[in-house]
Amino acid sequence: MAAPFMQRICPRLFGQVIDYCSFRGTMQSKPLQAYSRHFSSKTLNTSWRRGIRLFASASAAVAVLGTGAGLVHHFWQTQSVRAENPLFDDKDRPYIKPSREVRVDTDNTGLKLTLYQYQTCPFCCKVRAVLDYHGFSYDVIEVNSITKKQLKWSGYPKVPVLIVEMPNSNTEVILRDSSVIISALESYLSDRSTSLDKYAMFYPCYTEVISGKKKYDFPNKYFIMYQETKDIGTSPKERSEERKWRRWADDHLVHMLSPNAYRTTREALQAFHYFSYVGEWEKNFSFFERQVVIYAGAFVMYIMGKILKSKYSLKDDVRQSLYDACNEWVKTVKHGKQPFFGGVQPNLADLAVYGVLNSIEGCTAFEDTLKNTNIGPWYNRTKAAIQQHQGSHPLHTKVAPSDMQKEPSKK
Ligand SMILES: N[C@@H](CCC(=O)N[C@@H](CS)C(=O)NCC(=O)O)C(=O)O
Repeated sequence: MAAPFMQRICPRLFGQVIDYCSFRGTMQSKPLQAYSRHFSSKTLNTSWRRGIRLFASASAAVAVLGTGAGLVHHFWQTQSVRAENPLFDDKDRPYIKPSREVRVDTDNTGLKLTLYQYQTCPFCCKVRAVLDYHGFSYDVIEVNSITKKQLKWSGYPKVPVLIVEMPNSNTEVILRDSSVIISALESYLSDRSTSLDKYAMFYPCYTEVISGKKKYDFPNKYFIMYQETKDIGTSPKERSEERKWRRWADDHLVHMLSPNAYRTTREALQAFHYFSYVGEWEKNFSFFERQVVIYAGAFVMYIMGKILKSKYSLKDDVRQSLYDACNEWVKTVKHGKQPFFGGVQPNLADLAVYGVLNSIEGCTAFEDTLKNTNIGPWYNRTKAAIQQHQGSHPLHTKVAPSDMQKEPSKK
């Protein structure tokens, strides 16, 4: 059964493998016969000789088959990279009543945005920071983190996912991955004469099955697609620095969160009670489910925190690693001698770092960080800029530095 199938995939290679397996041709080759003949003349009787020959043949067949199987596996792995289409028909997405509707009067994009999220996921917090900063109106669908039933239709297992419905169109755009969402929106805002579905095409999603697990890759995710004719207003170095720190937020800062938020069982439990409160879990879970998620979740994440601490080589005192990361960021912002890394206004790196830290705002780890580092003033400035939708304001109405010091209201 397998032979014709394999021959179709790689005829030359598997032709040889099958020849070996069926003991035709090379299996009866001379060196093997010579080897067995040498033994036979001195010590072995005929049946021993046959046995050894059979054993040697079987071992060779197993070795060849093993190599063949490895090659087939490798072949499928490298051939299974697929690009997924970001456009789909709106009929494919079931209607779910949003758990929250954010409305900003000044949003004139005409886009209908729906964010599938967990309220305290750092990647979702990053996306909300950008949406709010630019003053987009959007609906929020809180995904049940256990069943993920709200996301089943998408085939993508993670949050955030942003759906963009464009005016007068039955086609919807699905944007997966926080950095893709942010870059696609930013590209669109830089030049609205190109529609968002066109920008979405610049962020292909490649999937690949590795060790039975589907992996997702978005090679362009940190790049903003500027139209060549537009004056971008930033230098290539500034744009490269912005990408570097966005990546740092995703690949470094984010790994400080779990070991710190769930440092002790007590802190883990406190964190999960906070998540339940801000995530309004009472709307998504029954009382019993909520208790299970809080207690089981806290316990599992306490263990995960320890595993991640070792995986990402955090210091024994994990707080110190979090403080080091925050101090590194503050030093970088101060180096520019401006209120934000982006200058007088936050850029995407400011919003990314803010979003990641915002996800643990109600946790003891966050309180400790404010007390033991100088990140507070920058954090509060960024929060105020986001809450006031400063990204949507024309330049002359941008907030003066004195206004930036105001204490922002609760999350
Ligand atoms: N690179 C992705 C990471 C997203 C991610 O890992 N999200 C987590 C929640 S924080 C998730 O959905 N994990 C899968 C799960 O909960 O089963 C992004 O930036 O959006």
